[in-house]
Amino acid sequence: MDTSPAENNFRTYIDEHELALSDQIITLLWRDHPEYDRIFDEKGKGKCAQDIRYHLKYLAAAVDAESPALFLRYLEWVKSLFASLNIPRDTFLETLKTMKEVLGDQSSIALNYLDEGLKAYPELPDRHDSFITPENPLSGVAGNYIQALLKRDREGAMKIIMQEMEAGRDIREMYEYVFQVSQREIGRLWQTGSVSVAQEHYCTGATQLIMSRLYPYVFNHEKNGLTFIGTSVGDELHELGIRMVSDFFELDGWDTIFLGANTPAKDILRCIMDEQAKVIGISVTITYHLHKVREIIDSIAENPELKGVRILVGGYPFNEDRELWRRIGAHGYGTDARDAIRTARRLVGI
Ligand code: B12
Repeated sequence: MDTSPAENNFRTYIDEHELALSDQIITLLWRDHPEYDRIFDEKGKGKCAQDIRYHLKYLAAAVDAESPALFLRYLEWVKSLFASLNIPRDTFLETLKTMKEVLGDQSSIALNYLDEGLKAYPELPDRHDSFITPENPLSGVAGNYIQALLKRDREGAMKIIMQEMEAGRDIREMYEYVFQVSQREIGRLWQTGSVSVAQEHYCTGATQLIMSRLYPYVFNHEKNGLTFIGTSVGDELHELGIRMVSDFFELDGWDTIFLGANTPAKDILRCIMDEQAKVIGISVTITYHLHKVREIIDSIAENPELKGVRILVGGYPFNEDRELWRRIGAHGYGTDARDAIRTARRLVGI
């Protein structure tokens, strides 16, 4: 991304001052709204300060990525989350206005994004439909699978999947129409306050376990002689998406090296060199980790030994802003695992 030094400094400025800024915003909010003392106790006030630090990080990341869309999608996400927590809507709008006041002339672009956000906010949806849609060819299986997991019946969930596999179901369909959809649905249910963090962790752990049991269906394909490395960036804990992408590559005949979550940039580079990888797939879910994707891309571009490596990116923010992959300097992007294979094949000319 070709960010101007001033806007680049804005992200660094937020990183360095987020605590002081959130304190200042809280002080002004409580000065102008003494009634907040009746709405929030001390713990609630602390949570407000923490939320403000998230708002600042997402704003800085959107500015850094030159993407007003990313900030709007974040506001939409906050709107539905706060609605489910019964946090009065006006407090968030007041917070955004106070952020503007405190940020002053640090970044004119950030102020524009806040203005756009304030304008768009009333019309942003605060409810999202289920991810299990009637068009999903395995909607029944996905529904039963989620029900089993939410009842903490991992064995039952496993049986549902094994029955499908034994009946000859393509493993890719299982990934796309059952695992991916159910993970996203669990996320939606968490966001709307219908399931707890513990339930989400249980479902994710169970799905990872069940995916491992399906590995005999993944690792028995003819090889094409090419190597793919799949990784999430440093600090990123979401790894199921890139694991799915890596498995699709394996199924397509590639040798795959799945590095998982939270991989330091220097180790990713070392691995590309050691393994002579043709394509590296970098995944990011949390928008304020995007600059780490750019750091890896820049380090690859600066290294003459890695000239022929093709860089593929994907994950939540790339699906929210479909042109972002170009600005970040990647060679390609995939909306999902199936699309990742299509793009990679095109990039290496097979
Ligand atoms: C499981 C989960 C977690 C787990 C992750 C565990 C793990 N081992 O992966 C844990 C508990 C760690 C977690 C933590 C957090 N999470 Co979380 N999480 C989820 C959840 C429920 C499912 C993720 C998942 O497995 N998706 C299924 C996969 C298959 O889909 P996918 O990731 O999109 O991947 C596909 C495509 O995007 C694409 N793709 C992905 N990567 C790549 C890479 C390449 C190269 C290509 C080509 C394509 C590609 O292909 C994939 C396969 O088709 C999502 C809900 C959701 N909508 O996804 C929330 C979600 C992503 N999490 C969210 C949040 C907020 C968080 C936390 C900040 C919460 C907190 N306050 O602590 C932390 C952040 C932690 C961190 N530092 O990373 C929000 C993000 C919202 C936002 N606006 O940014 C979501 C959307 C939940 C929600 N509905 O609110 N989370």
